Amino acid sequence: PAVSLIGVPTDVGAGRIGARMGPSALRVAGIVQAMADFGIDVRDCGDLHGPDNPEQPAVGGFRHLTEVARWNQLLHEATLAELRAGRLPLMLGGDHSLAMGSISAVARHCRDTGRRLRVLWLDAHADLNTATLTPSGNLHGMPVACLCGHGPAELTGIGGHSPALSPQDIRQIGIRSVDPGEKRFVHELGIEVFDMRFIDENGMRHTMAQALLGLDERTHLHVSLDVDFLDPDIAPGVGTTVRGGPTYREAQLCMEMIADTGRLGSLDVVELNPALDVRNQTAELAVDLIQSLFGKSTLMRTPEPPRRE
Ligand code: DIR
Ligand code: MN
Ligand code: MN
Ligand code: MN
Repeated sequence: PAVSLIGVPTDVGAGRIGARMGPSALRVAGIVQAMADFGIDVRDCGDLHGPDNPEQPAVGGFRHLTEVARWNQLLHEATLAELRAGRLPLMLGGDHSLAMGSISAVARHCRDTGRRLRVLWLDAHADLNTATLTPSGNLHGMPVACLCGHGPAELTGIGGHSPALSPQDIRQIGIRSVDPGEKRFVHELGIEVFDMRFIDENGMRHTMAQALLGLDERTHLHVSLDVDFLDPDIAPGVGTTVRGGPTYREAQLCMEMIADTGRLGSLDVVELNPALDVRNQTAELAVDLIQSLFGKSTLMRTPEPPRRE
């Protein structure tokens, strides 16, 4: 597919600043060339321009609600435009609150074109907080709740259809940090969660086979990759590391199994914080994994049958 990179240089939804530099770090790590190298038609649309981070405390349970809403309106329009042009939007984050804008656009496009949506949420966190459940007020901990219709109208109504998503459309993978109130809400909404305990007991192969069950040729697969999904030993450049995440091999297999479905339609790469990184290694790792997600493999996966002379 033709891929469009959309830079979303903001950290208004995060608890610490720095993710605004994520798009630059991914470009420095060579994301454009890495995709072009194996034949992908890739276009860098550049960065969106939204409000600065005012670094204010929470008001009514939310930090920077106005700014997060503005960034997401801009991203919703940008994502929708690429989808309507038949291109695959790849969001270079930026903090995870941007998934409200991207996924609401993907959901809208699926409704418009009669496709089914499946969202894979790769994250250490469930991102299902609300104004009353949140311990921080940071909106990057709330995109799943807002997309499911639980949140302020400025966020749940982006794209004019609330809820954008049904909990049944989502599979969460790699989860290992859920706040106390958020935990109850995960169960209440019935979201299918493959937490680290599940991955430990069943392996990444079985986990992904389960998470990808039921896809068909009408499915649009959206992957929302929070870089803190990865173990902090290999991915230190994020603001909210949680020990005990997927290893390099597990992460590669996860990406390769998604690629094998052939259904990838859009992607968020979020929460990369270059100020916390070590010589850009987390950005380079993200680029490496993105290559696998777009089908890079060691050998040809479907070799021609041997020919007789
Ligand atoms: C935490 C952190 N659950 C919060 N969330 C993060 O503030 O809501 N999500 N870091 O990626
Ligand atoms: Mn600019
Ligand atoms: Mn996270
Ligand atoms: Mn997240």
